[in-house]
Amino acid sequence: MTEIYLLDYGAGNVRSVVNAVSQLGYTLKEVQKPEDILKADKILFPGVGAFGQAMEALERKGYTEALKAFVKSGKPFMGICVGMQVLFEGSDESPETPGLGIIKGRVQRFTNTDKSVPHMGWNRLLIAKEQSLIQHTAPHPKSLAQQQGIDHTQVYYFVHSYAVPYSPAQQQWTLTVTQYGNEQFISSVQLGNMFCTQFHPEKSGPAGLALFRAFLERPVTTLPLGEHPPVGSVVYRDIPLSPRDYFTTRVVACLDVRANDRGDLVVTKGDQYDVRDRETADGDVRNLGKPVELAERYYREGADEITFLNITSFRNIPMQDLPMLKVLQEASRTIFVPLTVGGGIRNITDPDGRSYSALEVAGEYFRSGADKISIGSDAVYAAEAYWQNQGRKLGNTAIESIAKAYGAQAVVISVDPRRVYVADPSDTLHHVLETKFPGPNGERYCWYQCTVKGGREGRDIDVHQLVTACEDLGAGEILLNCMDRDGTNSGYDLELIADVKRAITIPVIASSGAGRVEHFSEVVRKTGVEATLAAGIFHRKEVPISQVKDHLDQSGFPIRHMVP
Ligand code: 1PR
Repeated sequence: MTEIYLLDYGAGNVRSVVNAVSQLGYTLKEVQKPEDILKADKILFPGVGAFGQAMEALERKGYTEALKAFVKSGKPFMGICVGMQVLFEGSDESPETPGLGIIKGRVQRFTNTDKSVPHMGWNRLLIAKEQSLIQHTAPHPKSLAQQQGIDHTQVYYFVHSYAVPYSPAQQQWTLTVTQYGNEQFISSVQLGNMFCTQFHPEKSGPAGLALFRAFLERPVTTLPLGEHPPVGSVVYRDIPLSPRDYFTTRVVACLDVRANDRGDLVVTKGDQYDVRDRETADGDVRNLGKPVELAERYYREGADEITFLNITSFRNIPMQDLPMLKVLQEASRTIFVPLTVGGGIRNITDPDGRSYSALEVAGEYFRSGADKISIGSDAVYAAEAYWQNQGRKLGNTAIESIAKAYGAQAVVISVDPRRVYVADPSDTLHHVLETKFPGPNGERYCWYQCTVKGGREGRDIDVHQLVTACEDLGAGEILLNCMDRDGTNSGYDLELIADVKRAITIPVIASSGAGRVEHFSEVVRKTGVEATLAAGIFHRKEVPISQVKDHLDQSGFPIRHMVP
């Protein structure tokens, strides 16, 4: 019986990896002590979080030497993300901490002058090495990449700010290269039985599951790393920098979740945040389906990401009863694209007086299967405190603590702004835009006021202040709603979105107002957002996700096609 071990140092969501493997009919044992590493037949190492924390955790648990020995022994090893980065000599993310040093080279930060950082989304793999023809014995041998389950016509999910730049010095190790903006980096390494990916197969849908299948089904053989392939057995390809990358526009399905008056947890949808059905006598919360069922449907239909928002999170619920924990646990069993959860990510106190920090609440969600958490109200309070502190970091906000522990890419800020018209920019101290859509009294200017508690309370802070503060505090992405457009089907608020996009360099998800496929291409073309989100049109089956993607494709924007 092959013993396949999972190496987890407790830094984030490894549940998806475990779920992916169990969907394929395999079980993983967990490494508990260094000896487990040495006796394993295969090791799966899904690194999460920051480079330094990963290395420190390996050191603390006494795993470093055993891990090096295992990889060098040439038994099947699969590392993911930071699980690949630690094989290199070091990382600019944690300059003081050396890596395992098995592969020469250093992990470096992407530049954000031509693109958003983190690199968050789906991208292609360009094959950098092949078996040479002289080594082929079978009539149709699989390429090296195919042996690992890679399909170069597919795209895979990446989420990282640091990567190893591709250079011929690492040619021997580099299986695939990926281009993001004008940078090329190593997206997978392979030598003998060692195979690691910078992307996340467990979040790459059916295409990603194929990589696990290849790893799990591989016979247990040893191919020590020192024994290089014979000269001429491998050919290396030149990968010229292309004028454009194949980074796709993400299409995100959003599920607003709450209990209806009977206490059932339902997916609901508001009109400008009002989720009660005014046309029925009881005026109950609109019920558009069950959270996990609907999310599964969107996964099958090709959603690149799924976001769950607990929209009544301001109520006091005991930590262990948080309704979204169970939703995440179930959804992550069958859905293999990134899952975000929002609503109630803040310090909470249980009715019995026990307190949990926002970091602990987030940790509970990550362990339940979330890849990212989204912070709404608490981000507004943090930004207010940041500006009161003269635009300096505070060190104690939820954004900072969660980004430090789980990485910036795990922290999304959900913004709920509404338009406030002014006749003249001097009427307010806030960041003002000139608008093409004048206000009720002909006002030609407006600013966007941030709200908390699901739009119930307006605050004296504008969106510009909010997003710049949150970016500095360490957030990795902005989910930009708009209360005026929510549920209207009238298209995204392009003025708001373009203004936010110009202000920051982290990715932006455009949200609120999508009604037709043209709205999606319009917002990408006119604002350059990395992702588009919709809720109502998907829930009501007015526009299928596949139609949105076909339209984006025809409009010249790369998208992820579903594996047939
Ligand atoms: O403040 O950190 O507890 O988070 C609460 C979260 O719940 C926030 O992300 C907030 O946006 C969300 N929320 C609270 N109340 C509502 C509501 O609708 N009454 N939903 C709400 C926000 C907006 C989007 C929606 C898009 C697209 N819903 O999530 O999905 O507008 O809709 P459309 O395509 O149908 O136009 P915290």
